[in-house]
Amino acid sequence: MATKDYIRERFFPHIWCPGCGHGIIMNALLHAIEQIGLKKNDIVMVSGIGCSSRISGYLDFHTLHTIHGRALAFATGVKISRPELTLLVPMGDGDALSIGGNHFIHACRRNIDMTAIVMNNRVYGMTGGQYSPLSGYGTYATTAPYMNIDQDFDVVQLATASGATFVARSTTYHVHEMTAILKAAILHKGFSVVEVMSQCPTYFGRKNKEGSASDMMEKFRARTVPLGSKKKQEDPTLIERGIFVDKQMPEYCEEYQKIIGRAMKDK
Ligand SMILES: Cc1ncc(C[n+]2csc(CCOP(=O)(O)OP(=O)(O)O)c2C)c(N)n1
Ligand code: SF4
Ligand SMILES: [Mg+2]
Repeated sequence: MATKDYIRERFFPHIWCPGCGHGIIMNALLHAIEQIGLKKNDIVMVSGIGCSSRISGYLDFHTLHTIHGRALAFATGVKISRPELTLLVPMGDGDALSIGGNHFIHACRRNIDMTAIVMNNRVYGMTGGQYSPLSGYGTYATTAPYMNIDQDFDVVQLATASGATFVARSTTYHVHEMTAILKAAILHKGFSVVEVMSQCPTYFGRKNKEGSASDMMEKFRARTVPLGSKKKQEDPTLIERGIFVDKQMPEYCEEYQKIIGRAMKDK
């Protein structure tokens, strides 16, 4: 199957602004799915609300466009009833870690087999540029015109500490790396978290004087390094990319089946 076969052309043109990073993530994801050879009917994509979450409208899988911050809860329900399906859960940074933060940490802890993609543009894009838990100290937003003083979460550290069994980070500049990471995340048995640093030139870029979309992507190139690079020791402010966690733990649906088996025996 070619990547274009996974697209719902009837919903195009898409709503994303010119230069938005979310389309790059969608493209990389489709290449990962094509390389694995998944059929449309094998996949359920569940999203919340946000510019990022619109992705579920554009792709011709089984799709659920649900409630802001609740994508992982809906996805858990789908997976537990149809464990043979591949669950993909794209989320915005606000969606995943602000209103959805509680669902996020508990999904990590449970190790249910699905792939959570945090499309991190460090802002609430859809609602007009409010700061998010990933904006970070010193940034500007429509709700922080004199500077944001909230510290940000590190998605990789949060997911790792919460028990996710696959944790990775990439950026919209590093498309081939992102595709390979998404492929590994989908193939991983357990809860996978992939943070993709994405650009919102319309709000984060404008408010923080980051220039054009390509300037923002150039910053992803210059300010990130592969995991384990010596450059990180010289400049600790650089952000590491790559696969941070890849381990096997009991998977939730399989464990749940065992419990059903035990209960049936008792009867
Ligand atoms: C329960 C609920 N609260 C708030 C909103 C309003 N809302 C819609 S999208 C959004 C934030 C979007 O930001 P993010 O999740 O980072 O996605 P982005 O648009 O940046 O891709 C908010 C607050 C909503 N739709 N539902
Ligand atoms: S507002 Fe930002 S996140 Fe939303 S489509 Fe435009 S560039 Fe993308
Ligand atoms: Mg966002």
